[in-house]
Amino acid sequence: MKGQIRRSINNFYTVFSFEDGRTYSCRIKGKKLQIENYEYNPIAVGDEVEFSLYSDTEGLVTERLERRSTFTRWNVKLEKNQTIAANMDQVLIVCSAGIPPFRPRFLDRAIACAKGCDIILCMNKCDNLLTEFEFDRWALYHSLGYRIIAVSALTGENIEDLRALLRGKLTALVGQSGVGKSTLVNLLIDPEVKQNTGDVNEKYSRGNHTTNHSIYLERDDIRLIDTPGVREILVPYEESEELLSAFPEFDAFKCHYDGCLHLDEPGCKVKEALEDERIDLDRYESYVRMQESLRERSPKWARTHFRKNKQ
Ligand SMILES: Nc1nc2c(ncn2[C@@H]2O[C@H](COP(=O)(O)OP(=O)(O)OP(=O)(O)O)[C@@H](O)[C@H]2O)c(=O)[nH]1
Ligand SMILES: [Mg+2]
Ligand SMILES: [Zn+2]
Repeated sequence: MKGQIRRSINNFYTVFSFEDGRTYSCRIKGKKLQIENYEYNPIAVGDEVEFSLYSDTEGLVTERLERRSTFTRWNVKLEKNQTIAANMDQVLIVCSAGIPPFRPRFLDRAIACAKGCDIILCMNKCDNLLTEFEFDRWALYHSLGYRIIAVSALTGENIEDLRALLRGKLTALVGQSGVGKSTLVNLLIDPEVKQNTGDVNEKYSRGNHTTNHSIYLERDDIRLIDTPGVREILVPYEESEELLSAFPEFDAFKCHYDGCLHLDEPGCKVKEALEDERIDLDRYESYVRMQESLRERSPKWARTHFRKNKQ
């Protein structure tokens, strides 16, 4: 049967069957779903899979179907790419005014972690006044062509506008722990079983990882994937060129070399544009840091990858 992963906890998956509309509890069938060496998890919420039943309620996932989109980060501890959600039409990257503090570079990296889907940047907790710093960066994202929205899950401000952006689409909510993803999910779709929401740790001004696994929830024509917040987000291991898609402001410049990465190449027009501030310096530095982090990736991974290519 064909179905979609609706929830994953440890190695148990809730699979919705496209064929009979029921959900089944599944595990992965051993060898057959062997994954690429550098992937941490073979299937994520949103993945479409082939599965077979061995009882009325239980089955085995035998194959992952091709993904249309992914949100993937680099898991430092495991030194592997970890896909957090798949096959969504868009990601809602949530950040917050107030606590936890707004971190634009976190947002830049989150943008780079999304592949094959639209991106919406959402500033929650707008019942707190935006600082000038938050406001300016927000204006910058807007000028770069990103879709942005500022809401408050607490007061309901702009929630109807947000709803309008979500209708008819599958949207994954991602972002730092404590920014209010689950609060938004509860408000937007009023699920029968409310997602837990948690306080922000006062000492560290950050969330406490209230949501511990991804889950798919829907009501009417709004379909969401709530994901666990992370303290840190790092771009997945991939080709350095792929990072360029997260920096549309570089596109306008024709550098001397085709495929210029705008790092140390001679005749780089992007670097020239930095000098007279046609490109925002902090965004550029954010880009350089991401490129460096790709370069510094563990040799352990490189070894595994090398073996894989040789086979
Ligand atoms: N002031 C204010 N607080 C909010 C708003 N939305 C959520 N919060 C609070 O922020 C805290 C964290 O909310 P959660 O929804 O648990 O955050 P989360 O992003 O799901 O966190 P993780 O599950 O850890 O990733 C809770 O105490 C919420 O009540 C808002 O719009 N304004
Ligand atoms: Mg949550
Ligand atoms: Zn260049």
